[in-house]
Amino acid sequence: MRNALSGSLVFVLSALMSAPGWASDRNVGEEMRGGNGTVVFVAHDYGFRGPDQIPAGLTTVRIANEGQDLHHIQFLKLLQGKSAAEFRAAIAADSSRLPNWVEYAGGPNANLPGSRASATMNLTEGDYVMMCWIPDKNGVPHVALGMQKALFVRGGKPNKVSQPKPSLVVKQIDYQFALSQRVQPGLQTIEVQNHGTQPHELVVVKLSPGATVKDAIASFEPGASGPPKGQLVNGITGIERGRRIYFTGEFEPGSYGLICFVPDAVSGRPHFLHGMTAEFTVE
Ligand SMILES: [Cu+2]
Repeated sequence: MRNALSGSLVFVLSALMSAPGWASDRNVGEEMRGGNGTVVFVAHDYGFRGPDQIPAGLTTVRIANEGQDLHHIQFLKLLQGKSAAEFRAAIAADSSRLPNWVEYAGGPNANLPGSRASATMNLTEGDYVMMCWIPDKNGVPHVALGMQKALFVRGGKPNKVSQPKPSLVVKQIDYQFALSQRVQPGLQTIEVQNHGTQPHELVVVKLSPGATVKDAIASFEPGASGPPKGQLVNGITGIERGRRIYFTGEFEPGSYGLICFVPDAVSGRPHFLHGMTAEFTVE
Protein backbone atom coordinates (compact mmCIF):
# COMPACT_ATOMS: atom_id res chain seq x y z
CA MET A 1 0.00 0.00 0.00
CA ARG A 2 2.70 2.43 1.03
CA ASN A 3 4.86 1.44 -1.94
CA ALA A 4 2.01 1.90 -4.36
CA LEU A 5 1.19 5.23 -2.78
CA SER A 6 4.69 6.66 -2.86
CA GLY A 7 4.95 5.43 -6.42
CA SER A 8 1.89 7.45 -7.38
CA LEU A 9 3.15 10.49 -5.45
CA VAL A 10 6.41 10.40 -7.39
CA PHE A 11 4.44 10.12 -10.60
CA VAL A 12 2.22 13.06 -9.71
CA LEU A 13 5.19 15.14 -8.65
CA SER A 14 7.07 14.55 -11.88
CA ALA A 15 3.90 15.26 -13.85
CA LEU A 16 3.54 18.56 -11.99
CA MET A 17 7.18 19.50 -12.50
CA SER A 18 6.88 19.08 -16.24
CA ALA A 19 3.43 20.63 -16.52
CA PRO A 20 3.30 24.16 -17.93
CA GLY A 21 0.31 24.96 -15.71
CA TRP A 22 2.15 26.49 -12.76
CA ALA A 23 3.25 29.55 -14.69
CA SER A 24 1.43 31.66 -12.11
CA ASP A 25 4.42 31.30 -9.71
CA ARG A 26 5.47 34.84 -10.47
CA ASN A 27 1.98 36.17 -9.86
CA VAL A 28 1.72 34.39 -6.55
CA GLY A 29 5.07 35.92 -5.53
CA GLU A 30 3.69 39.30 -6.56
CA GLU A 31 0.58 38.68 -4.53
CA MET A 32 2.70 38.00 -1.43
CA ARG A 33 4.09 41.53 -1.37
CA GLY A 34 2.30 44.04 0.79
CA GLY A 35 1.48 44.30 4.46
CA ASN A 36 2.82 41.88 6.99
CA GLY A 37 1.54 41.18 10.43
CA THR A 38 0.42 38.64 12.93
CA VAL A 39 -3.18 38.42 14.09
CA VAL A 40 -4.45 36.28 16.93
CA PHE A 41 -7.95 34.84 17.16
CA VAL A 42 -9.35 32.85 20.07
CA ALA A 43 -11.63 29.94 19.19
CA HIS A 44 -14.21 28.74 21.72
CA ASP A 45 -17.32 26.52 21.64
CA TYR A 46 -18.77 27.98 19.39
CA GLY A 47 -17.35 31.26 18.23
CA PHE A 48 -14.29 33.43 17.64
CA ARG A 49 -12.89 36.41 19.52
CA GLY A 50 -10.46 38.78 17.87
CA PRO A 51 -10.20 41.91 15.76
CA ASP A 52 -13.02 42.95 13.43
CA GLN A 53 -10.64 44.55 10.97
CA ILE A 54 -7.07 43.77 9.92
CA PRO A 55 -4.70 45.22 7.27
CA ALA A 56 -4.40 43.51 3.89
CA GLY A 57 -1.29 41.61 2.83
CA LEU A 58 0.81 38.69 3.94
CA THR A 59 -0.60 37.76 7.32
CA THR A 60 0.23 35.19 9.94
CA VAL A 61 -2.97 34.10 11.66
CA ARG A 62 -2.64 32.39 15.01
CA ILE A 63 -5.51 30.50 16.57
CA ALA A 64 -5.67 29.79 20.29
CA ASN A 65 -8.23 27.08 20.98
CA GLU A 66 -9.86 27.69 24.35
CA GLY A 67 -12.75 25.33 23.64
CA GLN A 68 -13.33 21.65 24.41
CA ASP A 69 -13.71 20.75 20.77
CA LEU A 70 -11.43 20.66 17.73
CA HIS A 71 -11.55 23.93 15.73
CA HIS A 72 -10.08 25.67 12.73
CA ILE A 73 -10.40 28.96 10.90
CA GLN A 74 -11.59 28.97 7.33
CA PHE A 75 -11.35 32.47 5.90
CA LEU A 76 -13.88 33.08 3.16
CA LYS A 77 -13.77 36.18 1.02
CA LEU A 78 -17.27 37.37 0.19
CA LEU A 79 -17.81 38.09 -3.50
CA GLN A 80 -20.56 39.95 -5.39
CA GLY A 81 -20.95 42.47 -2.55
CA LYS A 82 -22.44 39.82 -0.25
CA SER A 83 -22.45 40.44 3.50
CA ALA A 84 -21.72 38.32 6.57
CA ALA A 85 -25.46 38.43 7.32
CA GLU A 86 -26.21 36.91 3.92
CA PHE A 87 -23.60 34.24 4.60
CA ARG A 88 -25.25 33.48 7.94
CA ALA A 89 -28.62 33.11 6.21
CA ALA A 90 -27.17 30.84 3.51
CA ILE A 91 -25.61 28.55 6.13
CA ALA A 92 -28.85 28.49 8.13
CA ALA A 93 -30.61 27.30 4.96
CA ASP A 94 -27.97 24.66 4.07
CA SER A 95 -24.80 24.07 6.08
CA SER A 96 -23.65 21.13 3.94
CA ARG A 97 -22.17 23.35 1.25
CA LEU A 98 -20.88 26.89 0.89
CA PRO A 99 -22.60 29.46 -1.29
CA ASN A 100 -20.94 29.97 -4.69
CA TRP A 101 -20.16 33.63 -3.90
CA VAL A 102 -17.32 32.91 -1.50
CA GLU A 103 -13.63 32.39 -2.17
CA TYR A 104 -11.62 30.00 0.02
CA ALA A 105 -8.81 32.08 1.58
CA GLY A 106 -7.14 29.54 3.89
CA GLY A 107 -6.39 29.61 7.62
CA PRO A 108 -4.96 27.28 10.27
CA ASN A 109 -6.56 23.82 10.47
CA ALA A 110 -7.29 21.08 13.04
CA ASN A 111 -6.42 22.83 16.27
CA LEU A 112 -6.87 20.68 19.35
CA PRO A 113 -8.23 22.11 22.61
CA GLY A 114 -5.48 24.01 24.41
CA SER A 115 -3.29 24.16 21.32
CA ARG A 116 -1.98 27.08 19.31
CA ALA A 117 -1.28 26.96 15.61
CA SER A 118 -0.67 29.37 12.79
CA ALA A 119 -0.90 29.75 9.06
CA THR A 120 0.59 32.45 6.86
CA MET A 121 -1.19 33.59 3.73
CA ASN A 122 -2.02 36.62 1.66
CA LEU A 123 -5.35 38.24 2.52
CA THR A 124 -6.41 40.74 -0.11
CA GLU A 125 -8.71 43.67 0.64
CA GLY A 126 -12.34 42.82 1.04
CA ASP A 127 -15.11 41.60 3.31
CA TYR A 128 -14.58 38.17 4.82
CA VAL A 129 -16.26 35.65 7.03
CA MET A 130 -14.15 33.41 9.23
CA MET A 131 -15.80 30.16 10.21
CA CYS A 132 -15.27 26.66 11.53
CA TRP A 133 -16.62 23.88 9.34
CA ILE A 134 -15.60 20.99 11.60
CA PRO A 135 -18.65 18.90 12.60
CA ASP A 136 -19.60 18.22 16.21
CA LYS A 137 -20.27 14.65 17.36
CA ASN A 138 -23.76 14.80 15.85
CA GLY A 139 -22.36 15.82 12.49
CA VAL A 140 -23.50 19.46 12.71
CA PRO A 141 -20.78 21.83 11.44
CA HIS A 142 -19.69 24.37 14.04
CA VAL A 143 -20.51 27.20 11.63
CA ALA A 144 -24.18 26.24 11.95
CA LEU A 145 -23.82 26.50 15.75
CA GLY A 146 -22.77 30.12 15.41
CA MET A 147 -19.04 29.71 14.84
CA GLN A 148 -18.68 32.49 12.28
CA LYS A 149 -17.41 36.03 12.46
CA ALA A 150 -17.30 38.95 10.04
CA LEU A 151 -13.84 40.31 9.25
CA PHE A 152 -12.92 43.38 7.21
CA VAL A 153 -9.55 43.36 5.47
CA ARG A 154 -8.54 46.88 4.56
CA GLY A 155 -5.50 48.62 3.00
CA GLY A 156 -3.34 49.35 6.00
CA LYS A 157 0.30 50.31 6.08
CA PRO A 158 2.65 48.04 4.12
CA ASN A 159 5.38 46.60 6.35
CA LYS A 160 8.43 44.50 5.69
CA VAL A 161 7.50 41.12 4.34
CA SER A 162 8.98 38.12 6.07
CA GLN A 163 7.99 35.32 3.76
CA PRO A 164 8.30 31.93 5.49
CA LYS A 165 11.14 29.68 4.36
CA PRO A 166 9.55 26.27 3.89
CA SER A 167 11.42 23.03 4.50
CA LEU A 168 8.92 21.16 2.34
CA VAL A 169 6.34 21.85 -0.38
CA VAL A 170 3.08 19.96 -0.74
CA LYS A 171 1.29 20.34 -4.06
CA GLN A 172 -2.43 19.74 -4.27
CA ILE A 173 -4.17 18.60 -7.43
CA ASP A 174 -7.62 17.09 -8.05
CA TYR A 175 -7.39 14.75 -6.12
CA GLN A 176 -3.95 14.10 -4.68
CA PHE A 177 -1.17 15.49 -2.52
CA ALA A 178 2.45 15.42 -3.73
CA LEU A 179 5.29 16.01 -1.25
CA SER A 180 8.52 17.53 -2.52
CA GLN A 181 10.60 15.43 -0.13
CA ARG A 182 10.51 13.37 3.07
CA VAL A 183 9.20 15.06 6.18
CA GLN A 184 11.99 15.35 8.74
CA PRO A 185 11.28 15.14 12.48
CA GLY A 186 10.93 18.36 14.45
CA LEU A 187 9.33 21.70 13.71
CA GLN A 188 8.67 22.09 9.98
CA THR A 189 7.37 24.98 7.94
CA ILE A 190 5.35 23.59 5.07
CA GLU A 191 4.24 25.43 1.97
CA VAL A 192 1.02 24.19 0.38
CA GLN A 193 0.31 25.05 -3.26
CA ASN A 194 -3.01 24.39 -4.94
CA HIS A 195 -2.38 23.25 -8.53
CA GLY A 196 -5.86 21.81 -8.91
CA THR A 197 -8.98 23.27 -10.43
CA GLN A 198 -10.98 23.27 -7.18
CA PRO A 199 -10.36 24.57 -3.65
CA HIS A 200 -8.45 22.13 -1.43
CA GLU A 201 -7.40 21.89 2.18
CA LEU A 202 -4.79 19.81 3.96
CA VAL A 203 -5.44 18.19 7.32
CA VAL A 204 -2.55 16.36 8.97
CA VAL A 205 -3.49 13.29 10.99
CA LYS A 206 -1.06 11.42 13.21
CA LEU A 207 -2.05 7.79 12.63
CA SER A 208 -2.45 5.30 15.46
CA PRO A 209 0.00 2.38 15.21
CA GLY A 210 -1.05 0.07 12.37
CA ALA A 211 -3.87 2.34 11.13
CA THR A 212 -4.16 3.64 7.57
CA VAL A 213 -5.48 7.09 6.76
CA LYS A 214 -8.73 5.44 5.59
CA ASP A 215 -9.05 3.67 8.98
CA ALA A 216 -8.58 7.04 10.68
CA ILE A 217 -11.21 8.77 8.52
CA ALA A 218 -13.72 5.96 9.17
CA SER A 219 -13.09 6.24 12.92
CA PHE A 220 -13.85 10.00 12.81
CA GLU A 221 -17.30 9.54 11.22
CA PRO A 222 -20.17 10.60 13.50
CA GLY A 223 -21.52 7.45 15.12
CA ALA A 224 -18.34 5.41 14.52
CA SER A 225 -17.68 2.84 17.23
CA GLY A 226 -14.34 2.41 18.94
CA PRO A 227 -11.57 4.88 19.64
CA PRO A 228 -10.30 7.26 16.95
CA LYS A 229 -7.48 5.70 14.92
CA GLY A 230 -5.52 8.89 14.65
CA GLN A 231 -5.34 12.42 15.91
CA LEU A 232 -5.79 15.50 13.74
CA VAL A 233 -2.76 17.65 14.49
CA ASN A 234 -2.57 20.64 12.13
CA GLY A 235 -2.75 21.74 8.52
CA ILE A 236 -4.42 24.47 6.51
CA THR A 237 -8.03 25.13 5.54
CA GLY A 238 -9.21 25.48 1.96
CA ILE A 239 -7.45 27.65 -0.59
CA GLU A 240 -8.43 28.43 -4.16
CA ARG A 241 -6.47 27.08 -7.13
CA GLY A 242 -3.28 28.98 -7.90
CA ARG A 243 -2.84 30.01 -4.25
CA ARG A 244 -0.22 29.11 -1.69
CA ILE A 245 -0.17 29.14 2.09
CA TYR A 246 2.30 28.18 4.82
CA PHE A 247 1.92 26.47 8.16
CA THR A 248 4.26 25.25 10.85
CA GLY A 249 3.86 21.90 12.57
CA GLU A 250 5.77 19.68 14.95
CA PHE A 251 6.45 16.18 13.57
CA GLU A 252 7.58 13.43 15.88
CA PRO A 253 8.54 10.06 14.37
CA GLY A 254 5.56 7.98 13.29
CA SER A 255 3.00 7.54 10.53
CA TYR A 256 0.94 10.42 9.24
CA GLY A 257 -1.88 10.99 6.83
CA LEU A 258 -3.04 13.97 4.77
CA ILE A 259 -6.75 14.48 4.11
CA CYS A 260 -8.88 16.90 2.12
CA PHE A 261 -12.46 17.18 3.40
CA VAL A 262 -13.56 19.94 0.98
CA PRO A 263 -16.81 18.93 -0.76
CA ASP A 264 -16.43 18.31 -4.46
CA ALA A 265 -17.77 20.96 -6.84
CA VAL A 266 -19.58 18.29 -8.89
CA SER A 267 -20.39 15.32 -6.65
CA GLY A 268 -20.72 17.25 -3.38
CA ARG A 269 -18.82 14.42 -1.68
CA PRO A 270 -15.67 15.18 0.32
CA HIS A 271 -12.48 15.05 -1.71
CA PHE A 272 -11.04 12.20 0.33
CA LEU A 273 -13.75 9.99 -1.21
CA HIS A 274 -12.28 10.99 -4.59
CA GLY A 275 -8.91 9.70 -3.37
CA MET A 276 -7.49 12.91 -1.89
CA THR A 277 -5.45 11.35 0.92
CA ALA A 278 -1.78 10.51 1.36
CA GLU A 279 0.37 8.71 3.89
CA PHE A 280 3.96 9.29 4.94
CA THR A 281 6.34 8.26 7.67
CA VAL A 282 8.59 10.45 9.77
CA GLU A 283 11.72 8.62 10.95
CU1 LIG B 1 -9.61 18.87 -1.98
